[in-house]
Amino acid sequence: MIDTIKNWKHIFKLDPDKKISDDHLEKICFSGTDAIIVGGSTGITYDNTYDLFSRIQQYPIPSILEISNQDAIVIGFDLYMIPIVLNASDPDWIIGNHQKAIKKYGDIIPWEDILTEAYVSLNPDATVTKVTNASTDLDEEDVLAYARCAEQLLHMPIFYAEYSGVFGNIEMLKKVKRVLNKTQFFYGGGINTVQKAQKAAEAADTIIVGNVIYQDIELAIETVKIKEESSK
Ligand code: 1GP
Repeated sequence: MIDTIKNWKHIFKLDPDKKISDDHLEKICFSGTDAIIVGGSTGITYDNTYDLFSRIQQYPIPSILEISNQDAIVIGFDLYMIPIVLNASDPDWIIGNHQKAIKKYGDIIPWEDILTEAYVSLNPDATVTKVTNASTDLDEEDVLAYARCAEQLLHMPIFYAEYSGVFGNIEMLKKVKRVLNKTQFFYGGGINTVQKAQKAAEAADTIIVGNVIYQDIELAIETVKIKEESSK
């Protein structure tokens, strides 16, 4: 499964709780991005997730559901990503919710379509930080240690540095990249120009672009240009 995502450089993340017009959705799906993640931190329901899924399904683009609510799991996505929030203070977001979901659905889960993400939430003001009660008082060595935990202890396929809403510390992210060999490095947060996309893409294997889709669709589409740079 990891082979599927290993060449992905750019992903758009769409939030089922936010409105997107058909025209903008078409632009996103034909932008040249590698995939679309459907996910968010609050207001995620089965109905809004299904609605977005069925609209994305019209386009030839891989779709992934990032699961944050076991009541909003829609069947039919190409892949399912399950965040394990390493710096969460609430154990439900490390393994508690996961155990409860598996207790309920364990016999019918298509395990081959599932990838886990080792998440570290780094923006103290982000909703995901508040929801998971994540500890963001971390220095560079703390973050590098989480990355090593993800790869060396937990053998997780993805390490996701999540700055949702603000642009991250790129020099630190470059150091994170150096300690990851097998685990794919995702970065998301505050990418709202092609320049920021380029900087983030110099550090991470895969960049995730979210909010700017809802603020300025043209700037969002421009961030896909980093794929041309990386293929040179
Ligand atoms: C959010 O990492 C993504 O989960 C993208 O962040 O919304 O700040 O682009 P932004």
